[in-house]
Amino acid sequence: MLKKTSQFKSLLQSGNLEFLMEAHNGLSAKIVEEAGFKGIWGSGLAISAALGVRDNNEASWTQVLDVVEFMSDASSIPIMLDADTGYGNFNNVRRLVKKLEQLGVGAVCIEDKLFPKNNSLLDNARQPLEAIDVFAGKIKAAKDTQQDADFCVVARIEAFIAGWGLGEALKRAEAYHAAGADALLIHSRLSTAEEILAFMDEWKDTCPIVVVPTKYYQTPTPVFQKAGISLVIWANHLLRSGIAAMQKTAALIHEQQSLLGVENEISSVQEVFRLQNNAELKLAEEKYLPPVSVHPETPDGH
Ligand code: SPV
Ligand code: MG
Repeated sequence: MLKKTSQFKSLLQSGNLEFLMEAHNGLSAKIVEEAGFKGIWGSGLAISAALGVRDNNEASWTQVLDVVEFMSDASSIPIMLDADTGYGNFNNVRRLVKKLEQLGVGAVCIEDKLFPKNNSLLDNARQPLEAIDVFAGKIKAAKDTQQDADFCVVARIEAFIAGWGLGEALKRAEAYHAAGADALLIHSRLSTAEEILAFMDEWKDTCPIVVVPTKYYQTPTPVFQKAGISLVIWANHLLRSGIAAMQKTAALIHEQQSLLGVENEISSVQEVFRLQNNAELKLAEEKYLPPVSVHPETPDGH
């Protein structure tokens, strides 16, 4: 099996439209892989929400990496971590890249906002942008730090989110591309793909482009393919489906004071065990533990 970094790089450069699906813990990472996706988006929004905090760098970067380690261990497809602004300056980015490579993460995405960031989809949030040369320095530092040649660094442009328009987005795209970014993520919070398509018209195929159509979800997927986009991220849909399912189940059990109404609507305990790969432990026990005695175990274990 290819290294996760190489898997991600070939996904980015496949020439087809490819997809990443959000995950926010080990379990959801496994579910993404089983569904057939070739890569995982380690969403900052989803990870922070699952931890019960806001998407404002309230979870520290090492707390995020603790989650990512479980995600990476639970799956064999690459993760692209949404690392917000890189959690500091170029030096924090260097340390981040070093740790991500140790965890077997395939790629990192950093955005050109200021720490602590606001989520890009928040209404009326302040979205100050990092100076172009400072952010380009972070990209260069990330590329200079990586040990594995296939580790990918994706530069995320927030010019549209911050209301600066196409000219600024293109200026930033050129600078980040020149700094060595393997791909650019161009984000928009409009309900149509208008800003993204205008950007693609100018950028053409200078380097791979990644998009996140959470707000312009009504755009038919072939439109992205036709525009020359490389990677689409479905950014938060397991988190949101999980929330809806958990709210429904909690409300029903609370109301009925019984499990009868939900038992057939939810995953079985057997399915939980399957996802945890209990079958493997059973086999390992047969291999490594002495045969089970017919007598109950004595306190000293014999
Ligand atoms: C995330 O999933 O955390 C993202 C995408 O960064 S967005 O929420 O649209 O900013
Ligand atoms: Mg994010």
